[in-house]
Amino acid sequence: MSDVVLTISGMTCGGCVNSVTRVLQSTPGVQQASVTLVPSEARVSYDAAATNSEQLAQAVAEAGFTVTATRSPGA
Ligand SMILES: [Cu+2]
Repeated sequence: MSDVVLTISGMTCGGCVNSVTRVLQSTPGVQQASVTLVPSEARVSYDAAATNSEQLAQAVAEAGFTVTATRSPGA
């Protein structure tokens, strides 16, 4: 399992957090998605054989938000 932290712009409330959580958790290959408003980030555990950070960013974009950076957890 791989982990990535996505920095997200455009989230303004708990509804946005729920939207991003839902779209990430419904992305094939995602095991777990934990989204926070402060900081505006999503920590995602995923199967690297099934998806990648670019596809996760695309899913977030389709929900109306923007991934501005990706990094490894702890970095
Ligand atoms: Cu909102």
